[in-house]
Parts: sequence; structure tokens; C-alpha cells
Amino acid sequence: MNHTPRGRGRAWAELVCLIAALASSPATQAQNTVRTSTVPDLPVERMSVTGLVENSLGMKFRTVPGGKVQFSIWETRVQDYEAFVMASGRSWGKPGFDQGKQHPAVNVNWEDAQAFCRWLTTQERKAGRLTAPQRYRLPTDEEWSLAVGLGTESGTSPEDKMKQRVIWPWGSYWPPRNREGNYASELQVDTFPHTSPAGSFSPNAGGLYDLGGNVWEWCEDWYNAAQVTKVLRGGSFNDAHPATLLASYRFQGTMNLTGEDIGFRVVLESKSLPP
Ligand SMILES: [Ca+2]
Repeated sequence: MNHTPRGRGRAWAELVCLIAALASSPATQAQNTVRTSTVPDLPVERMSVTGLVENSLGMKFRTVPGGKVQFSIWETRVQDYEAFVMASGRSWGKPGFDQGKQHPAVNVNWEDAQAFCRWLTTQERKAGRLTAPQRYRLPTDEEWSLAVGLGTESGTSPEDKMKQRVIWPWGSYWPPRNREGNYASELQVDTFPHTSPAGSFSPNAGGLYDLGGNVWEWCEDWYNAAQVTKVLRGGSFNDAHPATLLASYRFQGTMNLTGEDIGFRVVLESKSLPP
């Protein structure tokens, strides 16, 4: 999938030029070392995680510092989404590559992600695991920015906010180093040609895995005031361009868009939204 920025202003063009210069410099190329070992496919059970809340599907959640919701530490996995598909009969197209149950679910559009959240909320309320104000939903664009470490951004829409900081999910340098995420093969940072199991790489400072890379993640918000497309964040195993992989980059898609590099992450909201 070609995630090309479009409709950007002069400042954005200058930023892209700056990043392109960074990416092509000999100093940064030298950091982009060829991998020499195989990335282990860690089973989730072996990972050391603390301070987490676990739900009925075995999804784990933690509060992002400064945030008001609990984030799933992983992208929604095949085994999570499969439980929903089995219970609801919802159609789901498999990708053209093999996936284990701990890989992120792909080929899910924004409506599919919403339906998953509604189903899981209903199931867990019935089981007494959630109280009435609690619910699962997609993160807002603002919450996702907080989770990836961007803090508060100025601007009125996600589109406005993507033109600001030169920082990536792994830090303030380009390119990413070995095993800093599942990105496109030309970056040579991982051994996965497509998706990778949840928890295959180190979490970010907030304890969340794969915010950058693996699969694009749907957010609740409209991309801009036109209210035609929704926001996706984080890049994927298909992406290698420095501008596209910025922590502040927003991809956009209509609510029925699906792709083999598009998935989602959910949050658990425990209080009613303010009016
Ligand atoms: Ca991701």
C-alpha cells in the first residue's frame, strides 16, 4: 500500500525535505546495519509484564501516564478478533500470508473495529466484568498521540497536528535501529516479511507494544472537518518512508477501507465521556 502524504502545505514539504536529507546522509546510513540474527517469536506467556489488567480474551491493558483510559498493550490479535467473528458470524477476509493467533488481526475496517468493541463490551457487561459506564472503544487521535509520547499537540484536527514534531515512535533519530519494530524490509530492522506476533519487540516507555509498525491502527476521529475519512496511526510492516513513520503522521481512510497492513488497538474507558 502506498501511504503518500497529500495536500500538505509548505511547512510540511520543508519537513519532508529535512527528513529525506537525514535519511540519505552517510552517517545515518551507517547506523542502518544489516541484521545478523533471527528475531525470536516470543510467546506472550513468556513476556514479563506487570501492573496490567487482563480481560476475558486475555488482552492486557495498562494506563498511559497522563491518560484517562487503559490501552491494550498489543494490537488486537487474530485470536481476539476470531472470538468475535465466531460469535457474530461477521465476514472476515484472511490475508495472503500466514498468521499465527498472536499476530495482529488485519483486513478489518473501521466499522469492524467498532463492532468488535461493542460486542466485547456487551459480553463483559453480561458477565459482570464491566460496570455500565465502562466500555471498549478505539483510542482517540489525541489519546494515541499521548500513548506514543507526543504529549499535547496544537491544531484543530488530526490533519493539522501531523505537521509538527520530528520524532518517531522509537526516538528522535533516523533510521530505526535493529529490532526497534516491524517495518518494511528495506529498513533491515526485523526479520518478519509481514505481521509479527504481539510482543516481538520491546515496548515503548509507556509499556505498549507495536505502536509504531506491525499494522496501522484505526482511531475514533475524523481526519478533518470534511468528515469523510478516519484516522490511522503508526505505520506498518509495509512502510519505510521517514515522513510516513513519524509519530505525528496520520494516514486516512474511509470507514470501509481494509488492508493487509491495517488493524486496530482498543482502549478500556472506565468513566463516562464529558458532555
Ligand atoms: Ca502498530
